[in-house]
Amino acid sequence: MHIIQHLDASSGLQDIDEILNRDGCVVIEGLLPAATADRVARELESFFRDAEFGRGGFVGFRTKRLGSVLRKSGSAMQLLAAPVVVSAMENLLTPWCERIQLNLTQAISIHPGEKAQILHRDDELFPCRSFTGEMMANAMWALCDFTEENGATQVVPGSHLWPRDRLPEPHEVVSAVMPRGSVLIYRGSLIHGGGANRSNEPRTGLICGYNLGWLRQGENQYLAYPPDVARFFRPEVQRLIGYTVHRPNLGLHECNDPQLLLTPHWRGDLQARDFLTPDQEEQLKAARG
Ligand SMILES: O=C(O)CCC(=O)C(=O)O
Ligand SMILES: [Fe+2]
Repeated sequence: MHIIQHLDASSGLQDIDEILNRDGCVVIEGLLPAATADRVARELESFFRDAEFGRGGFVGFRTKRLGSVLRKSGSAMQLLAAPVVVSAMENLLTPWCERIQLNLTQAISIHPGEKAQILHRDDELFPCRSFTGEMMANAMWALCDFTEENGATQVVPGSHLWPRDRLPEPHEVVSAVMPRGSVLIYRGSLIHGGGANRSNEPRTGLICGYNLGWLRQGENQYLAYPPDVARFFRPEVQRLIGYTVHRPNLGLHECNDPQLLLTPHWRGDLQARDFLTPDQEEQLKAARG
């Protein structure tokens, strides 16, 4: 196979879902206008300028990374909440959870001279190898044109179906070359890594990662966006970053729905509530008579 399937912005969800099942990754070209990618890149520019290079073999020594991206770029909200991407993530992950959540936002600028990142699977974050479902998936948005030369993300199509100990041969690794405004969606179980930058310019992308709503988030979203910040986000973004309950009873605040914290006049005088699955509600009703 050894190719990445490229779709255009008018493609339907069914095509995206099928390719993600078969290949574990897909590129949607020009899902947002290049001007939107440019705007996000511009909003992040001063933060990147001030940021230090990473200091680790995985994060890279010639790579800059930024978290809490929604605080740094208002326009990044459009990428994070892009309806097609969120729906594809929901289709991929809701067989194993009631709702998905944000795992992280991370803007990544790979500078000239950076070596290729070690190939890896992102779901190794979660030490539960006996779980057979998909735990997470990423959307890598190109904020500049991604090329072979400047370090486009490398992926190994189909590797999400491999035994965990199989390593890719060089000819099985392909680069997600795509124009800015495009997005590469890849499953957490897919082998991939940042490419080497052999050009003269940084390669800048934004990862919006999503995971099962009952997992720990890779980036601590409540520190990134405390209530006084999250209050100004759209309700669906508040829920995505974690201000909601995953039934049964996960993520409560004061024994109630944490989204209430974000309402302007919340007085903190709530009574405890049940947040149960429909099955559990039925069982409870039967037991209490
Ligand atoms: O920068 C990239 O293209 C991918 C980075 C990545 O896979 C990671 O840091 O986990
Ligand atoms: Fe990764």
